[in-house]
Amino acid sequence: MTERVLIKDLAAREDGLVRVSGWVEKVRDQRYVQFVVLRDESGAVQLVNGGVLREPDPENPRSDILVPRTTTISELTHGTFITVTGELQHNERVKLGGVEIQIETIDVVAAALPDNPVADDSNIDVRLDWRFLDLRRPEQNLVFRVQTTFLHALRQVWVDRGFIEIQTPKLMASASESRAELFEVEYFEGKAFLAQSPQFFKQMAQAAGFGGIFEVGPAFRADPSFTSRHATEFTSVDAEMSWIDSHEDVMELHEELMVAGLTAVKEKHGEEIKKFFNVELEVPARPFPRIPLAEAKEIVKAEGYEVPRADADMDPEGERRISAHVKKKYGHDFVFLTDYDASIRPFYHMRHADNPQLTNSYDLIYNGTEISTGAQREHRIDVLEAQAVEKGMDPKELGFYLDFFRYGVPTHGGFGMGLNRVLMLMLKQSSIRETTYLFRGPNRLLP
Ligand code: AMO
Repeated sequence: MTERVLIKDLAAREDGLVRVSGWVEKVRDQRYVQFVVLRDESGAVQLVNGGVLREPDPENPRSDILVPRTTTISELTHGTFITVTGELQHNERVKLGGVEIQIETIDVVAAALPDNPVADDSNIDVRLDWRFLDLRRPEQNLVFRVQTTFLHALRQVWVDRGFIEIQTPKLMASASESRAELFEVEYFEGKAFLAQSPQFFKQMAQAAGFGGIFEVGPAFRADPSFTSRHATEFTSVDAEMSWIDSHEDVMELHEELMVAGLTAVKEKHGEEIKKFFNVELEVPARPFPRIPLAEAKEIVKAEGYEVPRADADMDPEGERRISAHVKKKYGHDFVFLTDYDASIRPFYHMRHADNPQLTNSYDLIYNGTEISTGAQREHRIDVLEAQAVEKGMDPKELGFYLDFFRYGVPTHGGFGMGLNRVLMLMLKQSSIRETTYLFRGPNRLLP
């Protein structure tokens, strides 16, 4: 049997017999000719039945008639999966890729029910209910091809730098970020918590002498909000590295990763991104602008917006405004906000040597929204312990973590980055629901 050809490879082939498989997207049933638009994971092609004369058969002088219509084609429902063999023909007049296939055989592999539950204009909840059908749309497929390319490029940077990939446990005995937003699960006779971040275990790798490490894995937050940027489970891209002088070293790694990721995505998918999302992808210049948080608040205030609480983090409107300011002033889509107040940072962030009010930390903002938090970590056990107590953490519960710092640990730092947010902001999507394979929120556990 002829080998299956991916639709994207048809144009480069010579005319002749081919076999393709895919979903029926459209059927146009005319009097003398039938058309099917067939889509596979790589593209779409037009199939044709009829409209051509057969080679006259000397045995049967009446055989040079039009190819007959078939009811098989008339009855093909949208979404039915078929395998087709036929003659590939290049034809400049065919808008869809300049080729078409004259059908010889059709094999219906799996028929689709005629009532398609999701349409192009269905709302996001209907689309998420039927996510497997929604994901068949080429722009949705593109999101995950972009994600693959992006992560591949990041991994390349880490591997080139000698970083080790780790997988940390998602079942934990304690909170990893804060007591708020913590999922508790039954665990035999006791209870466990779902990891909010690989934070403690990526730091453990520094005490273990791994040097640089990275992880791409799930993180869980019992966050009841219904915003466009929060999920109860998301993919966290984490890195941690030893022997740093300050969070500046972490920011440099972070920049290198973003530039590598965006360069690869632009090269491979730039045209499709333009076509499907009308986004001209920009590879950022290095260094990214850096603005201390307090100064950023002054800037947005001077431009007419006051962040509600003086001692708080930027709120979403503040993030949008500082991003707009940076875009206007420096033409940059990214900005590092640095030097966060210790009161709004976790206990493990190192504080400034000359001002314990401020931390060696940053948030990375991309196109108006936070995508990442990073910091130099406190590695001196006495200081770390004191900061934990100050933040109301229970040093006994944290005992296993504090032990990492009792047997010699290098200076270190790292960051955590929400992958779904990065994709949302890169492709200018309205919500992380669009850029998460299966979104999880307060009222969504299915499918
Ligand atoms: P933080 O809590 O800021 O830092 O999280 C890091 C990044 O993870 C993403 N993120 C989320 N994405 C979707 N839904 C959520 N509910 C959600 N919560 C967070 C964001 C955010 O910037 N341990 C530190 C990181 C570190 O210092 O290494 C941490 O978890 O993009």
